[in-house]
Amino acid sequence: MQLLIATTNQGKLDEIRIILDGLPIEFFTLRSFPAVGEIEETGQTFTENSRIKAEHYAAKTGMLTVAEDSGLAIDALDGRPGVRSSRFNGETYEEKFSEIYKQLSKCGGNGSLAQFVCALTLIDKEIIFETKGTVEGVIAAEPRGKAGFGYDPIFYYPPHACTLAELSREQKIAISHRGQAFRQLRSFLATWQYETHRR
Ligand code: ITT
Repeated sequence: MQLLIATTNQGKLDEIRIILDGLPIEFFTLRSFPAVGEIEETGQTFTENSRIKAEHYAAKTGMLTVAEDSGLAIDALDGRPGVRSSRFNGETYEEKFSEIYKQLSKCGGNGSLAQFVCALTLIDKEIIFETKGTVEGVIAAEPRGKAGFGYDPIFYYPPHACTLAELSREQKIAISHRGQAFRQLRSFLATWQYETHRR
């Protein structure tokens, strides 16, 4: 079995590879398909965007394809940056963080609860599996840590008393939104492959 992991985000890809490691599957990335461009993420929800990406890359490559849409939803900001996490205010994460702290101060929301969400879609000719993972934390008083990517430095995870950027990759995926969603995919693929080959 061959599977395309359709993401342009290296941080996601590094984590997904570890979670799916050991399955008897040959993994492909978008590097094998340099002519296939990105698609605009016009959905209002993580699931809608995940479907848009999976459908696009599966149609363009003809491969069994998994795509995911993820992001940070902050309670005091009514769920922002949400599906706009990668496009939110500014080029750098320093700029994104300072805008978040500015907006939180303005609305009295410092230390707000927040969730990281990851919706994934697996498509062959049609959607064959979808799921979602969520991890809850609070927005840290200030960015901390150098590991991970994206918003990890401002996401404080109370059970470990540190931000996700202060965890190793393995510790992060053991509790993260992406870890939850892709472990479910892993179980699905193992069973599905077995059933498919038995027929
Ligand atoms: P693809 O669409 O190609 O997968 P992308 O980076 O554009 O790559 P999204 O549209 O799903 O992906 O945006 C997700 C953004 O949410 C990501 O760029 C980060 O800013 C943030 N994000 C998602 N998961 C995260 C995580 O585990 N840690 C930190 N930030 C995360």
